Amino acid sequence: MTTRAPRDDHDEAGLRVGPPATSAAGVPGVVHGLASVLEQSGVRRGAKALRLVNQQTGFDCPGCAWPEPGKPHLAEFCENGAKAVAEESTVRRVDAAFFAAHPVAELAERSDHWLGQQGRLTEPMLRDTGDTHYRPIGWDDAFGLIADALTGLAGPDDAAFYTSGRTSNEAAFLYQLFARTFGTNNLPDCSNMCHESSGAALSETLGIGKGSVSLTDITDHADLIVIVGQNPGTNHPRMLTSLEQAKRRGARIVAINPLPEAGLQTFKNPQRVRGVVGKGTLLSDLFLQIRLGGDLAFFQAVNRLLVDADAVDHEFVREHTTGYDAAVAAWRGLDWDDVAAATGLPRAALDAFVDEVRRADSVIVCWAMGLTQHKKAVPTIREIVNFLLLRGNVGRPGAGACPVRGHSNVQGDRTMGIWEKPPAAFLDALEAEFGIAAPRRPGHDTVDTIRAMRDGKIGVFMAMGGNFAAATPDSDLTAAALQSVPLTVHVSTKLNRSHALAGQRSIILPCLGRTERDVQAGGEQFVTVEDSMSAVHASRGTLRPASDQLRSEVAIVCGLAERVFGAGSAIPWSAFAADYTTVRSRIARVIPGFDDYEARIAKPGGFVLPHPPRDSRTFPTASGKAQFSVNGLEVLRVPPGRLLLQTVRSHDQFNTTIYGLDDRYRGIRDGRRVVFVNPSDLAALGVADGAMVDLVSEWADGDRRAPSFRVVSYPTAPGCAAAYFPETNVLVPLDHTAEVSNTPASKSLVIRLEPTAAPGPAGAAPRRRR
Ligand SMILES: Nc1nc2c(c(=O)[nH]1)N[C@H]1C(S)=C(S)[C@@H](COP(=O)(O)OP(=O)(O)OC[C@H]3O[C@@H](n4cnc5c(=O)[nH]c(N)nc54)[C@H](O)[C@@H]3O)O[C@H]1N2
Ligand SMILES: Nc1nc2c(c(=O)[nH]1)N[C@H]1C(S)=C(S)[C@@H](COP(=O)(O)OP(=O)(O)OC[C@H]3O[C@@H](n4cnc5c(=O)[nH]c(N)nc54)[C@H](O)[C@@H]3O)O[C@H]1N2
Ligand SMILES: [Mo]
Repeated sequence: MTTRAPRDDHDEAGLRVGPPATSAAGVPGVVHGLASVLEQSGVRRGAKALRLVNQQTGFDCPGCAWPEPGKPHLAEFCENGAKAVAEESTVRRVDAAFFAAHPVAELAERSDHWLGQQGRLTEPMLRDTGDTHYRPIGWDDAFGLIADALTGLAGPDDAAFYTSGRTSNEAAFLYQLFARTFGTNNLPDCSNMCHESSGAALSETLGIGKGSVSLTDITDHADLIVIVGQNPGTNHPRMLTSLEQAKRRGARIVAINPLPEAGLQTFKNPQRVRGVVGKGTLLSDLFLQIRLGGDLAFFQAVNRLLVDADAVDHEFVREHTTGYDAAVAAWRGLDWDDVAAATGLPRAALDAFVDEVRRADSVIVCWAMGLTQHKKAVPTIREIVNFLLLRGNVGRPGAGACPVRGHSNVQGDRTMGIWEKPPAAFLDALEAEFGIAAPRRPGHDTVDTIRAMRDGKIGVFMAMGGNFAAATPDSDLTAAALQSVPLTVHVSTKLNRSHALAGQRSIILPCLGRTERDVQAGGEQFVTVEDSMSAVHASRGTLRPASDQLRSEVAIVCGLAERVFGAGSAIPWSAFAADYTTVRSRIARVIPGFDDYEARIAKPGGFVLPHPPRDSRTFPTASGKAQFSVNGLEVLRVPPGRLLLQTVRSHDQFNTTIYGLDDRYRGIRDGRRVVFVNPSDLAALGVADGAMVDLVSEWADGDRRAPSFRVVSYPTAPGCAAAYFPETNVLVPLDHTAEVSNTPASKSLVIRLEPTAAPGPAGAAPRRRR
């Protein structure tokens, strides 16, 4: 169906492949991180930024959402946090002269890496209908143009307001208030592509869609930590420090993953002398190389074996849960051939895992995208809850569910009401506080927003951060959909693909980043964020802003709101922008758990939001009990000659931000168009290691093609291939989503490998070097 040629500056001639690493971090980790900070931000600015990251007086690392320890090391950052800081504190600039020199059509041909490397956006820009270039526009004119477009829509649901997970609590709260005052719940966010499946499964079964453990449960209490579908060595490197602490006091760790990820094997702690010179800590006691999508069958089998062995906490089950008998009946009907086919694991592996579980008084299960981005993601996570409930592993020290979030404030954004399906109680509170009539119709999530754009139903699309065009599935379809929208507005720190594949008219509003000082009429401001373990704390930028024309996200929402709702608005938008304490006092009145917000946020480390299952074993579900569930098993059967493909992150990217072209732990240098395939599959398919292939995904409506990938023979689970996103998003059909959560199922694509056609005269044209 659709194809997209490699872009001309995506020169992969230098691609080198070596053996994968067996340990993570250590000296190379920090050296790599520092090199990128110092190169991009200059020595003094870079050093200052790094000194303040995740310190109690500094800013929250713009990288991942792993919590800070109570007393951070002087250097509580990691290699990839350093890259995130460098990316933001760069001294390079994308200004009016840049846009005058580069037509949008040219930018659309550039790689994500090249776009990101150009630097920080400096002033508002407009590309009007039919224009070839962006040109500067003043803030007032930009707000006026957007306000006119919004008020000219046939109805409020013709607008959609996307959020990426870096947005602060204050900005997120005001942004959703703006959307709901305008009259729509169309608040899609990156969470829809991320942990939506976790939220859905946990709310149903435990009554709250957030993880139930704190950092000390991991470091100080858990006997067994199970890490499923997560690659912490790359995506949550500070988690390795916590795991190392757990190991040192005798905790056991099991990793369940189709890939033998370096960070799950040995960890060399760069912040500890022994890590610098010694051999590092062996992290995993057991590694189960599962097939893609095999986790539902795995946990059903484990649950069945625990019940057979009567290794069940009957008192907990009786007192706190419901649905046990039905679940047991379902497990008794499990077909062991299905389990073997789905997991690819021998029975001995299951038994070894069950032994670990039975020896452990307290168990934590951590997971990320390896579970959430599958068709059966929600049933899989419900089954993990079953597993925890069986042995009472919820609501006591060292036990619980730990969905490890991605973006540094993605969890906080949801708490603030960035949600297309807001609970009625939240809307009631918003109405009572602000005297608005909040819309009650559910809004569009990310996938439905793309469908609505495609169907011509979105007149204005606004994005608070993120890179909608590159992060979403079905790249060609989505690009066409986005480009058909009459007006798109991107609030961004850096240039990205969404600015090149924007609407008929496109506005870019440049904003302050986390690292930068935020001075408003009421003086210097700070913002607040919530980490993966429900801890809320302050984040205060300290660097000089990249340009004096930047505005904060809060100021941008308030400035636009004033233009849309007029000076007579009952909501004091300009007071909110002048002094963020006035925003926090409203949050405290609307959202449970934020009482006394200002005082508690002033304490070092902030405060932890209530979580009834964790705090008191109370379960705010419909039944008032924790819910066992029955989850039908469906084995992913792949037609002969096909592979299952997962789309993953390299070590040198943050989602669509490509820091560099290496994936050190997997042995890849200077290139991203690679596909990892098990050697036995290569033999069976008759494809040579190093061959050039097109990846062709198969779906009901036809094929999708991503051309020119180099095959890398790799010890991934048989039948299961891997390649990087966003290059492979073109392969993900828009309708291939998880049940219930509607999250794109980008970790299980049925593909075939086709030899890449030899370049004809056109393809042989010399390609520009990076
Ligand atoms: N440096 C850096 N940090 C990041 C990010 C980044 O891009 N770069 N992104 C941030 C964001 S938004 C997020 S959501 C997180 C993502 O963090 P991760 O979820 O760790 O990211 P992925 O690269 O998608 O890795 C998925 C992992 O799950 C495994 N997996 C895939 N399918 C299955 C399966 O069916 N079963 C099992 N058991 N395992 C499977 C893969 O082999 C891989 O190890 O990281 C956050 N932190
Ligand atoms: N195939 C495939 N697709 C995926 C995934 C996958 O595993 N496989 N993962 C999914 C996941 S987990 C996620 S979370 C999404 C991510 O989707 P998004 O959150 O939309 O994408 P990002 O790449 O994180 O967004 C990067 C952009 O954010 C902007 N930015 C950075 N910092 C700030 C800031 O402080 N303020 C503002 N306003 N803008 C800022 C910059 O302009 C930068 O270019 O991608 C999803 N897409
Ligand atoms: Mo994410």
